[in-house]
Amino acid sequence: MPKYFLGLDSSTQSLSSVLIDLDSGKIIDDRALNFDSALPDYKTTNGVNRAQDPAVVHSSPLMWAEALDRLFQGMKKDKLPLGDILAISGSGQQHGSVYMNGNAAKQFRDMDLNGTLADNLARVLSRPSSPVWMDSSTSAECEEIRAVLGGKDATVAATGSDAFERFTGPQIRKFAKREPGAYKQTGHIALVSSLMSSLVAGQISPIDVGDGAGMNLMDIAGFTWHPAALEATAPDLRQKLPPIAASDTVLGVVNPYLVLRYGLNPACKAVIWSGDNPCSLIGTGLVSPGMIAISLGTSDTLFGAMSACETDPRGEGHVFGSPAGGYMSLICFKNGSLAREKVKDQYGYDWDRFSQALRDTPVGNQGKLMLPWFDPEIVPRVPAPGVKRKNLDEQDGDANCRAVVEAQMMSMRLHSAWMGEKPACIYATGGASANTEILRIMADVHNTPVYRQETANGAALGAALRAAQAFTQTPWPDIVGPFTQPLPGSKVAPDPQAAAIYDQLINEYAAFEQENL
Ligand code: XUL
Repeated sequence: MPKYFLGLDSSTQSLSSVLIDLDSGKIIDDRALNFDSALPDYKTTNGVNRAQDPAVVHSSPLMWAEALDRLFQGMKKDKLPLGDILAISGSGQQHGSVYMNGNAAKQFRDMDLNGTLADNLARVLSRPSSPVWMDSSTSAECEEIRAVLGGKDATVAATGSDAFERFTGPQIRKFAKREPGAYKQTGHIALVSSLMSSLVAGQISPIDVGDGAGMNLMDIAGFTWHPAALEATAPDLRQKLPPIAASDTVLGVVNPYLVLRYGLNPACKAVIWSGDNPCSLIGTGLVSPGMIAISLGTSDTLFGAMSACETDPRGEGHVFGSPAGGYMSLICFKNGSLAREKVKDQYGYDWDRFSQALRDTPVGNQGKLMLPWFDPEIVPRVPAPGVKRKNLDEQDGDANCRAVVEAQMMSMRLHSAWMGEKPACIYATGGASANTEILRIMADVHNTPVYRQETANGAALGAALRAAQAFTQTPWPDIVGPFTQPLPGSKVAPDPQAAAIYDQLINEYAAFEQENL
């Protein structure tokens, strides 16, 4: 009997899936349905609909439901062994919210088998569209919630994050304020993850501790709804939210709808979904405290597993529940590849020439520093763009290349210190992780070995691994090990002399940053 597990990822731009075979440690199918091209009726651009106000960004929950039917149709057509799947779980873009009336529970349980998933969902929506994580229209609501909770520090301590525009609580508050009638009609509020989880399970799904932490509504220490945060957000909110549950909760067997239409095994288990960042943590193999990953993309993201519930006193980073137990951090630096590319282009370099500059310049750059705020920065909070240089001549292309990368790595070390874990190793992912010179600076600044990892669809893989773990109850390292090995020969070890130089320089960098905040 094969051990197949399916992971789905309802992300901003697509619904994708990864089917794994636990025995062979291999991915046997990997596919995606792009919303813009596969479901043009929803008129999305990159998966979202923008209002006239650029801060308002929504998507249709019906599109997500329809995508689920379409993805399963494709898998059935391609004759994947859907009847052999033992359990399914999923990952959802974080923070987005879906509003349904009081009939939702019944509708999920007794689906009209003649209609589609979208038809069934359409009957219970109390708000036609869902604000997603790109929506930044709730600054006033953030301020209001923060004030009631006793300020930024109290909000961070209570919920794991300061109030952020994209977080679900502020979004719910805005809806309750602007459309009180429709809010009153709302009997059930879901996250993207819990909506999809409900469709797969054929029942209202709880919200897991990973995604629940992205709402400014969950008590981060106790993994329960936070009464004061609910109170600060909107009236009668507790009654509209499902319970919170552990990330390895088996909800039951899958929706009979999926059995009938696509030939899933009636005994196939539905495992609760989680957020995409908690799922990526698992899909990258970060199941033990002290393991961190740095994803070098348009923005750079640092995330890692933590044993204790540490929160960021500056309120810039986030803490979520980790699906592997304990906690995870998520810190997003806006000026990632964006900044590296700006520097490269300013001197007319290509990437080879950029790497050459990193090789030709000394560790520590002789104290030449840059604050690479080409765009407004998230961590640390810098509202207006403005690149700053110290001892650094703007004409010196090579020194500027080193300065931008050293700045990024020192900033990551400084602004992740609150996690309280000295990383045992760092997994580097994302486009720029192919650049060994950048990884060398990463290893030296953090004084930690760096390994490169290729994670094409880390969130969906993480969801499949979560399904496998919940089903088999196998220890986490054994589940993730075969699927998340770093690329052979990719280890970059820190050089002790270089690490000592950065231990000094980081103080100067911190002071320079402080002067400019
Ligand atoms: C995390 C965040 C994004 C979304 C995108 O806080 O907003 O990473 O989860 O998928």
